[in-house]
Amino acid sequence: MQEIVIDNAAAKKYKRKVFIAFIIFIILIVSAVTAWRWLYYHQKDGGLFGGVQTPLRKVLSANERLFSFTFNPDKKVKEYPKEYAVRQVKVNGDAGMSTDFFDPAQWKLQVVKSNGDTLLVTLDEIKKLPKTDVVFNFKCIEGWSQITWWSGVRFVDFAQHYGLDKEAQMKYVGMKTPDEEYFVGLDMPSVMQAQTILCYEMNGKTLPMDQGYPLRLIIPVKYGVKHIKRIGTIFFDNNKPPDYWALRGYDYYTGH
Ligand SMILES: Nc1nc2c(c(=O)[nH]1)N[C@H]1C(S)=C(S)[C@@H](COP(=O)(O)O)O[C@H]1N2
Ligand SMILES: [Mo]
Repeated sequence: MQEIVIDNAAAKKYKRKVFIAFIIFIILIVSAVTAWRWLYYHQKDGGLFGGVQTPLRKVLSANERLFSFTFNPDKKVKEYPKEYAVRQVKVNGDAGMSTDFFDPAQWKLQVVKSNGDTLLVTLDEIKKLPKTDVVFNFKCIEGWSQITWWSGVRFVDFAQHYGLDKEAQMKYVGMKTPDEEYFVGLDMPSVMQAQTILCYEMNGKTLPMDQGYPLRLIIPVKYGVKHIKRIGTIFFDNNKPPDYWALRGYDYYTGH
């Protein structure tokens, strides 16, 4: 008969290891829950950037500093031949698109100058400025993208035509819909980039109502959220203008 030898010392050692592993496991669980609670119940940043806990906003802001630091205003977003542009352009987002505060016949773009004056610009006046086409891959943060064709006046050309030199030296541009329901804040280098246009045509035709008639922003260096449809007012500031999606916890910069 074979004798079973139990090595008592080894068994003890093994038990000890299991016990230590278990303790480490408990410590990790408790730390994870504590860290999560700390973050979850952390005060959300107020003011301009609501919607997200301050530690998370700090991460977003650090990203923003890095991205804006590495932003090259001379670098162009890839463009495509017009034939590549889709015919059926997705319609996404309708904040600020109601017609309650908007009469197409009365619409004029309001541009608030740094001296407090407001320029009123009609669509016909905008159409007289040099026209630029942009065919690029429009990306939404929801995960879809489409190659689309837009036309309008470059923001730089518009600013030059209306003598907005002082304004162009400010850090940010704010834009809002006529009813002020949708609004974006943009850094000046991105707005002055050569592919950013005040857009009044899509696929060579007048902008459809649900896509921002009479005038929207096309800013290829940014994600879709910043391409505000139906611009009512444009203003300039050295502080970050309010931004619809940043207020709901998203990244303010949203460049790509
Ligand atoms: N006024 C207004 N502009 C807006 C939005 C909105 O809700 N209201 N949504 C944005 C988002 S998230 C995207 S992806 C694009 C979509 O543009 P499209 O409807 O022409 O595809 O518009 C942007 N501009
Ligand atoms: Mo979007």
